[in-house]
Amino acid sequence: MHFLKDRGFVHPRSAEITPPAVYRGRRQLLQGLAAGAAGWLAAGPAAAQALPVARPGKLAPLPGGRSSVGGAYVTDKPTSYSDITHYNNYYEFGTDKSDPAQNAGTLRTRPWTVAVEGAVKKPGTYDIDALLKLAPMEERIYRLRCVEAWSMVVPWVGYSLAELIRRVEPTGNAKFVQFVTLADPRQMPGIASRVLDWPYVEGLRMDEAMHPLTLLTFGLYGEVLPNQDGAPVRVIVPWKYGFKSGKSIVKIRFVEQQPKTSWNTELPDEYGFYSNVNPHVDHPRWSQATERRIGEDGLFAKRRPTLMFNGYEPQVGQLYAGMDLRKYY
Ligand SMILES: Nc1nc2c(c(=O)[nH]1)N[C@H]1C(S)=C(S)[C@@H](COP(=O)(O)O)O[C@H]1N2
Ligand SMILES: [Mo]
Repeated sequence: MHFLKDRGFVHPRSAEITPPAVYRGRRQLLQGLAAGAAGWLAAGPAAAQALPVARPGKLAPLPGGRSSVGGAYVTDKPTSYSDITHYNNYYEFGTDKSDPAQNAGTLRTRPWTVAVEGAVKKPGTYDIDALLKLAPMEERIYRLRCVEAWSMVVPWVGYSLAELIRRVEPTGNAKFVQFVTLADPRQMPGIASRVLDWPYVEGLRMDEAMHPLTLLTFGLYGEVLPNQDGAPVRVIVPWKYGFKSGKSIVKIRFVEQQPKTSWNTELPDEYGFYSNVNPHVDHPRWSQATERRIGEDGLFAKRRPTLMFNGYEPQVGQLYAGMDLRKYY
């Protein structure tokens, strides 16, 4: 792959890896998006780049305009589609990394609704197809860093969760957001195993949920999410460990108290509520200083140093100013 140097960032040159017709279509879409981009999503230099990834052609297309949010900061080569879809954590379908790809075919993603409830002026139930149209889709290339000390680079497709949150008008009592995911034993063989207290739940503080980097995610590699990656909708919080990014969400609750989250409930000494990627705070059983990039498993592959907030410190560091990140891990 060839690279193009631009203002200190290195962007893959998309025209060389995307078929010209797809490339032209995306440019048009992108120009439309750039014209309509508002506020913090205003098009910057990165938005002028076309998309770097080609569709694998396996699932329904879900193109997204290249975003200036987040995408500009990750210059690593995206992990292969095959690795992203065959090395998964989705315990509802089994605990081995290869289980979700093998077992998630039984997940039915239509009909699907997402209930929004709690401290909001406009609660309601969104059909997934309405949710898909709520805001323009963007492609965001984010690192996903698991607490198990491996990472991937994924071209996600979605829009900022803030787009949905603003529409439901949270009240002053909304201090946290809880994400509740599907737990259906008929579709999910792992539910019977009781490794976790189902349903899998996660949560964010309101300002974390509103941060433009927090992505309501519907696709990857320009197509809808494969079941094993959390179809039909999940959250991606790129500066936190992967487990904060709940898959196959059915309910979003706005609450006043810090909500229950699955891993914190299961192993409170090992997993805190915040779970920010932090190379200086080791997991009780292993170091978090470095990580293994999936797909770079050769004999001479080097581990990579883990970056504070997974590399998003300039964007999110302010959210935690004055907090003791050893206490709030
Ligand atoms: N519902 C649900 N969401 C989940 C998980 C899970 O087991 N169930 N695992 C989490 C963990 S630990 C990680 S690292 C990421 C993995 O996402 P990926 O398989 O798409 O890479 O999903 C997170 N979301
Ligand atoms: Mo994880």
